[in-house]
Amino acid sequence: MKMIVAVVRDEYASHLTEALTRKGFGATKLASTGGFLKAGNTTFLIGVPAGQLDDALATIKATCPAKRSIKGDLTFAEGALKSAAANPGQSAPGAVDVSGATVFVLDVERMIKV
Ligand code: 2BA
Repeated sequence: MKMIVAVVRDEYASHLTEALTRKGFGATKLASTGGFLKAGNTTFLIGVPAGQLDDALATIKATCPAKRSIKGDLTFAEGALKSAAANPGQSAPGAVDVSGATVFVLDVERMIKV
């Protein structure tokens, strides 16, 4: 069994919930906040049989496309953004590329329901 921990942009959370439910996956949603942008996101805990991991990951990929995020007040992250601006090909100041989902996959020793 595997545990998927997926930090998802808030705007995709309900679509992902629907897609997972349609496919019979169980999920728990937690309200979370990104450490850098300090904006709300949603963290999904999805326990899946190992054989269904790829299907669950494909579902996340299909429903959570990456996007550029423009944020007015990035002064708290000024240093990091200046360094990005100094490197061609990276984001301009005031904008960062935010993944649709940041996904971690963990091994689960046991799942028990009582
Ligand atoms: P945030 O921490 O708010 O980060 C939003 C976006 O800001 C990141 O997008 C990245 O493009 C940029 N960013 C983050 N830290 C940065 C830094 N120190 N310098 C320059 N730019 C930085 P993503 O990487 O797609 O991350 C989206 C969200 O996923 C994050 O929101 C955070 O909530 C979560 N996340 C990302 N990496 C993580 C990790 N290693 N562990 C736990 N959560 C993570």
